[in-house]
Amino acid sequence: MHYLRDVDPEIEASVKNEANRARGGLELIPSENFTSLAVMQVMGSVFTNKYSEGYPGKRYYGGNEFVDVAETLAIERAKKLFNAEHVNVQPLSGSPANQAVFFALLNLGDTYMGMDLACGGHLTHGCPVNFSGKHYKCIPYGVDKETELLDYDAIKKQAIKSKPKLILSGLTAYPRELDFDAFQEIAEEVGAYHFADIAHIAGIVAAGLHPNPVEVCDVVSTTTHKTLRGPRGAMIMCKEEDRLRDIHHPDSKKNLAQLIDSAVFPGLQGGPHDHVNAAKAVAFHEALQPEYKVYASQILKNAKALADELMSQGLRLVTDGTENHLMVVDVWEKGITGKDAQNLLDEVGIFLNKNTIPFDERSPFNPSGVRLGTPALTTRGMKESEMKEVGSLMARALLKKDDKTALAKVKEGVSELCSQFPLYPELPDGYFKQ
Ligand code: DSN
Repeated sequence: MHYLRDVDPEIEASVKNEANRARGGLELIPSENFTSLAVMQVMGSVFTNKYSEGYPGKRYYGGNEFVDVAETLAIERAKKLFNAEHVNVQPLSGSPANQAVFFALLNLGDTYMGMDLACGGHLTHGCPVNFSGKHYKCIPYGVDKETELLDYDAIKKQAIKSKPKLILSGLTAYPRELDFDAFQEIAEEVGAYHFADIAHIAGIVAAGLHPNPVEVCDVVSTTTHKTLRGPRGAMIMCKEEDRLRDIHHPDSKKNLAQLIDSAVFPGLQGGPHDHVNAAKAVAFHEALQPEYKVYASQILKNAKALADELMSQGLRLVTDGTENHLMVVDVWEKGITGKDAQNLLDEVGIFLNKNTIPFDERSPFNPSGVRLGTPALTTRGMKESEMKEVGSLMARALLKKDDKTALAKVKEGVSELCSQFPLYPELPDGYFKQ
């Protein structure tokens, strides 16, 4: 069965090269992971051919009886995983999911609060170049300059002053647990919706290893492909009822779940990606198994071990450590820019991304830090002792960046470690080689 090779050898070669790149390096980008082959199989299935605008049981096209089965399973499994009242699995990815929440709850120009990008927020949390910063008025909150931690008293004072209609809690580069109860208390005090974006931490939330905002907040969005280890996509979870309808939507006949569903379709999206939604169902099934909890717990143990090793090698970590799956290293403190660090580490097979640090004086294109995390390497089976090795290899590369012999040795060490933990060992060698 060489369908791709026969039709398009150039693309086949690029797939093999990518598989080989991923197998041969240490993937530390904290938003990346390796799905199961079952998840990938469904993504390449006949579901990719179908149109099914609408929701299970209420579609605009015929022939959706099997799509309905898959989407309903995804919804029911997500509800169980997160103890959610209502779930919409159709958002195509994290950014469209967040756009749908804004579209459902806010009017253009409304004021809301989200975490500053440099302090660990996301583009869609109010960045001026994004729809969330251009079409709505974001009053960003940051972290304390000294501790680099969120200061909930300061956020509360800011909320009382700016009277936001929505408060967004969530992170892409904040290495600490979020206190969703504190955010909710503030939101309730100022009559704002509380919207949590758990794209990064969904897997550890699902495993019960991080407080679950779904039980607390009005709305929660998440991607499905990060710690959750599913296909590339997203979903929105929310309460059925709109607790602020009298204040913010007095003329609406819709409850919160209906506001969210109609914002996703027909508000913003057309046909859902049924092949991806079916793959989400598979990933949620996997995440409901006891082994997944072991995996999520190992992500956290690995992150702590890696952070400890990096600090013991003399590198400064933002907030001096981590409580979740990620960490941010201040490489500029050692005189290396984030971009140079990313490029240098790429060369030796250590993959991570440049990132701003709180109060960064450098530009986001070449910031002071790098961000890394452990979900992908944990999927490969690595544990604390390997994390110590990874931390030591990374620190050696950074601290001996001008020593070609040392860098060659690091590269050898990376290859050696990777060969002990082959990615997708079930796949034949031909999948990786031209
Ligand atoms: N690109 C994702 C991340 O790396 O955190 C967020 O969208």
